Amino acid sequence: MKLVMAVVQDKDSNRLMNALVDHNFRTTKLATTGGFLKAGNTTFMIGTEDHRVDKLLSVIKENCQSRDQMVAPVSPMGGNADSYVPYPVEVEVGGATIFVLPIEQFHHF
Ligand code: 2BA
Ligand code: 2BA
Repeated sequence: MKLVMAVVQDKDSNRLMNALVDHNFRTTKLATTGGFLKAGNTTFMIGTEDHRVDKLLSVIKENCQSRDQMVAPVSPMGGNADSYVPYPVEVEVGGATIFVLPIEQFHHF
């Protein structure tokens, strides 16, 4: 069994959630925050059998798209001057960042 953790954009989360349920994947959705943009994103925790991981990856890929996003300059006032970006920059936020972890034990009481 594997635990798949997928960080996706909030805009894709409903669509992905519906697709996961349609394909019979059990999932838990967490509201998370990206360290770089300091904006909300969504992390899905999906425990599944090893032989279904490839299918799961394709479902995620089909339902999540990458988008360009502008990072506005943020005043360092009262914040950390080390992270100050003086001009807007564009970053490409990926469709999904995915980690596949082995599960040592699975319990369901
Ligand atoms: P939910 O996904 O909202 O599921 C609530 C309950 O609905 C489940 O209880 C189960 O009894 C039923 N259920 C869910 N998916 C089903 C399906 N495809 N067919 C028939 N019945 C289904 P639990 O199994 O005790 O799960 C409670 C919560 O634990 C789940 O909430 C989910 O958030 C999490 N969870 C369970 N299995 C998971 C897994 N393999 N990976 C990630 N999260 C899991
Ligand atoms: P954020 O950390 O808010 O990052 C959003 C996007 O900003 C990233 O998209 C990337 O294009 C850019 N970015 C992030 N760190 C950067 C840096 N140090 N320099 C330049 N550009 C940078 P993605 O790579 O697609 O990541 C989307 C989200 O996935 C991230 O949001 C973070 O929440 C998560 N993530 C990505 N890689 C991760 C990792 N290795 N571990 C944990 N979470 C990760």
